[in-house]
Amino acid sequence: MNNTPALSIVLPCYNEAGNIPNIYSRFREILTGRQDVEVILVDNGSTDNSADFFAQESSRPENSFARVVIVKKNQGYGFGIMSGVREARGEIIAWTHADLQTDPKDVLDAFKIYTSEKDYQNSLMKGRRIARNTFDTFFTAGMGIICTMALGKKLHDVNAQPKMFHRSFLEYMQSPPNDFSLDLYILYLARRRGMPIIEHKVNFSDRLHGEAKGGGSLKGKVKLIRRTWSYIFQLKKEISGGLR
Ligand SMILES: Nc1nc2c(ncn2[C@@H]2O[C@H](COP(=O)(O)OP(=O)(O)O)[C@@H](O)[C@H]2O)c(=O)[nH]1
Ligand SMILES: [Mg+2]
Repeated sequence: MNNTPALSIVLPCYNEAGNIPNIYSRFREILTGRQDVEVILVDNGSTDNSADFFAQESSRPENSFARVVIVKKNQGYGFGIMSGVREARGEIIAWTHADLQTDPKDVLDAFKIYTSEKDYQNSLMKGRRIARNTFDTFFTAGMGIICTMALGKKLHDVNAQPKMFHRSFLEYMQSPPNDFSLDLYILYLARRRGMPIIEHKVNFSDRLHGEAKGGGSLKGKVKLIRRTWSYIFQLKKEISGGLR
């Protein structure tokens, strides 16, 4: 791709070897005939055999829509995403998860809706997971209420994918967290700036390969609550210290 792409999609991949062939094939399918999208796959310090899969897939000419950014040592989800974002050339930047629980097609659908908004440059787009089981729906609603009450800004389904914004938003992202709090951070920043947050409904299926390390398991949920809680306090401290 020689021209500036309209959209860059970043996928942080941490020990997702089993999903890598599916990531390429799904994107190949949905990007056929499109030249305006680049995909940036971040090998986020994986310790499984991801590197072999990336080498094999990226050598195929039909996979030229994607580039691989290598993070040698894992420093967290947010660090991985931002390593990919720094390499992105698109006018619009998006990220979504590598486990394909959210279909990459949803990123393209969200892009269409986002760019048809009148003032999309000053808006942020996010997924909103629908048709989930009662427990997960309840958990997500609870997390949304905690974040909203603690930060004083309306926040819901914080960890839904994809996330999408105009590259001018990067200027405001002065202190992105290295961990899973990155999603909360950008939503909070958008709210603080009074930017509209547009939601796109997405299905959320089970992982086909690999294990959930985020909020997908019960242990992960407990960790997510603790991490979010401590990050909220960190954010509050930064705000009183003059976060833009
Ligand atoms: N745990 C973890 N996940 C990461 C990291 N970097 C990227 N990821 C990706 O983050 C996504 C979400 O993780 P996952 O375990 O599926 O979370 P869950 O679906 O919320 O349980 C996956 O696509 C991971 O590959 C990292 O440093 N740690
Ligand atoms: Mg997942």
